[in-house]
Amino acid sequence: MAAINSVTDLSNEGDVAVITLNSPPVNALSAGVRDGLYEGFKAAIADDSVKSIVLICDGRTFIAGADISEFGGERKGADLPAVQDMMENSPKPVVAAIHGTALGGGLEVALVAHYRVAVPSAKVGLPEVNLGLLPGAGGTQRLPRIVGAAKALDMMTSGAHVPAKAANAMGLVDELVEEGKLREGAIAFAKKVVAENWPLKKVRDREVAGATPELFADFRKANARKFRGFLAPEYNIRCIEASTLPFDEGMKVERKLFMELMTGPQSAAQRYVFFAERAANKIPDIGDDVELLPVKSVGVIGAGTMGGGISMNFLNAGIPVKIVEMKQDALDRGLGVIRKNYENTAAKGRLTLEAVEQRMGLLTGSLALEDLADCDLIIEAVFENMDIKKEVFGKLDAIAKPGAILATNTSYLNVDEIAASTSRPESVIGLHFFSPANVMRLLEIVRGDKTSKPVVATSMKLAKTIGKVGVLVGVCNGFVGNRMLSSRQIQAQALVAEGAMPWDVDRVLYDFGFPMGPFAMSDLAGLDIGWSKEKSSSSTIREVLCEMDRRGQKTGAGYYDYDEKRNAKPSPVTEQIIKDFAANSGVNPREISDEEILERTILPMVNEGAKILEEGKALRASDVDTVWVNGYGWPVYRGGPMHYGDSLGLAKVVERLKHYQDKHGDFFKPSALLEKLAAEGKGFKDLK
Ligand code: TC6
Repeated sequence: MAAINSVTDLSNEGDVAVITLNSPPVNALSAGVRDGLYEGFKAAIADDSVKSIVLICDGRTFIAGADISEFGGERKGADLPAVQDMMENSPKPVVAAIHGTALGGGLEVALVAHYRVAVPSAKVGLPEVNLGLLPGAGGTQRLPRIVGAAKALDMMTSGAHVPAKAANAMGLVDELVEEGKLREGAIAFAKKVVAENWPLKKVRDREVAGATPELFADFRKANARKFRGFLAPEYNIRCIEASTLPFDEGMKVERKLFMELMTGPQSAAQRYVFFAERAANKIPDIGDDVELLPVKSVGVIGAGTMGGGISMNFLNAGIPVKIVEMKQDALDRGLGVIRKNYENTAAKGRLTLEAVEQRMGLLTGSLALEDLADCDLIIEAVFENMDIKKEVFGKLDAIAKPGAILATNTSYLNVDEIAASTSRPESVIGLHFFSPANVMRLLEIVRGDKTSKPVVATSMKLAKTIGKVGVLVGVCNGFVGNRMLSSRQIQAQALVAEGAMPWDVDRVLYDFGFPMGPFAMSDLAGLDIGWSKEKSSSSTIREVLCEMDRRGQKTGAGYYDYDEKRNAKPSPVTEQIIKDFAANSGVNPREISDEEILERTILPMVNEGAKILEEGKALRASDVDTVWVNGYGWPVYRGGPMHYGDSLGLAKVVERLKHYQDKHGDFFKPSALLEKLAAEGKGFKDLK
């Protein structure tokens, strides 16, 4: 075996040259990998004893894509198109041997091979769309030539990782080889290609099937809502439209649109989010040496919406769950809802009936807290009230086995105070799931003063096991997410008190990219959360709405009026209530511009995020952004509130906050950290 460079080897197995990449963690197409490929193929093509060439990777995966960390940096190493030209024009058949994932630029390299083989566990895909990009190395032109326009649209706008078997059925993979025997299988395949004189198939020479104008029009229409605000899906679609042109013409379209995306703010934000989510896993004082606790069984207290959703996460991951409720009917209802959720998923074809039964088989219900004695992890999801939580934890302390993790799902209460009601605060942690808990990706992991390192490390690992993005946060009112949400809510209400209508505030935030505005959200959740008739004092618009039985979508009216299909309409009733409130409090309602609505709802969040960082309640600004993107519908193409602050420039943020501080008081006072960064001409990105 000859080393081509530090990440590439070339060896001859008889007359088959095998180029092996070994560039951990994911064999991304870094400058070194591109150089290795270039030199490796050049040498193999020049070697007269070689009749065919296999490209294979060591480690956990085939090439997982371009090296995203190189984007925007100085260009070094061989050009990818030059590597691809050499492979595609090789006079000797080239076979790509795929395991793990062939993604993005990785699949685009495989697509210039003349043949592709894969093990059954492999996956292939073009996930660039999720980074705000399109496959800029010929993928947009080659993929449709193999799988047809319709499937290319699905794959490229979803970024889905397609399993090898399905890829084989689509013609993307020519042959499946036995698991664990990729190298031998690929070499045998290459020999067969030579022995049987198979043609040097170039994908670029093929025709695209099914690229009709109706296909594109229908696809755009069907996905308009999903793609709203994003540039990349539309640009991917345009490239597939261009794949009906001669290959080189299509490539020009791809290049132009790729460069536009690559240099634009959306992709910068989406790439930032990719690394932010991974950075969140790294906890400075917790290394690999911290012992992980076993979590083989989970207990959940409370079978309501939250408890049920939380349980489903573990069932989905194959971990048995025991749910405890106080009353039989509540327990039956809770278990019934879980079954129904699974059956609904099965009815949509996304789960087999067998899998439904298998998951339900892992679930048991109980009316006795004592039944949780053998659980490794117990999550409390009862009513949000400190006294109740303390009582539950006091009891758990007496019941749970030593070493069990005791978690609270509180969304804002003091985890240290809850922990103090036990004799083992080191075992107590907050696991704040977001509703619906089986769907939302965010998990705020709340580290108490005394929470032990193994408990923190195990919780972070567990988040990954159940498919969540775990973010470590400190104890403070509302933690990171709800604390910042609260500053937005305060301003949303203040704007309405000054003359904006709820639908104006909602529209501005919807247009910014949130799935819905705060008032539509309240109507969905129910205006009567935390409200009771007896204690109602008619002192807020919300209370008056509840008193009129306008409690949100469920009663057909709240801030908005709803028709029977739950379509929202601005409500003259709400408008009148707001006007009456203004008149009674002596406020002269004024026209409020969209710009003011946006600044007054968003900039206080940036400011609150800065305070959170100042107080050390989040480890890094990108953690705050990860919370908002994954838990609160912050548009991913705007990167999160802190990234957004940076993109505006913190000097501007401070200037606008001061402007509102002059008019509306110290709520808008910029935090010391914000002032400092702005004065130094820095951003949150510069914090270390
Ligand atoms: C593209 O190809 C564009 C082409 C245009 C033409 C030029 N680059 O996710 P994990 C790192 S766009 C650099 O935890 P998993 C990651 O940061 C690209 N680094 O592992 C992490 O580092 P850390 C298209 C990368 O097993 C480590 O690898 N490709 C890249 O859960 C492990 O990652 C994609 O979008 C990269 N491309 O999942 C694929 N990928 O340990 C993106 C990963 O220092 N990648 N890293 O924190 C993935 O989807 C997943 O990483 C995975 C592995 C499925 C490959």
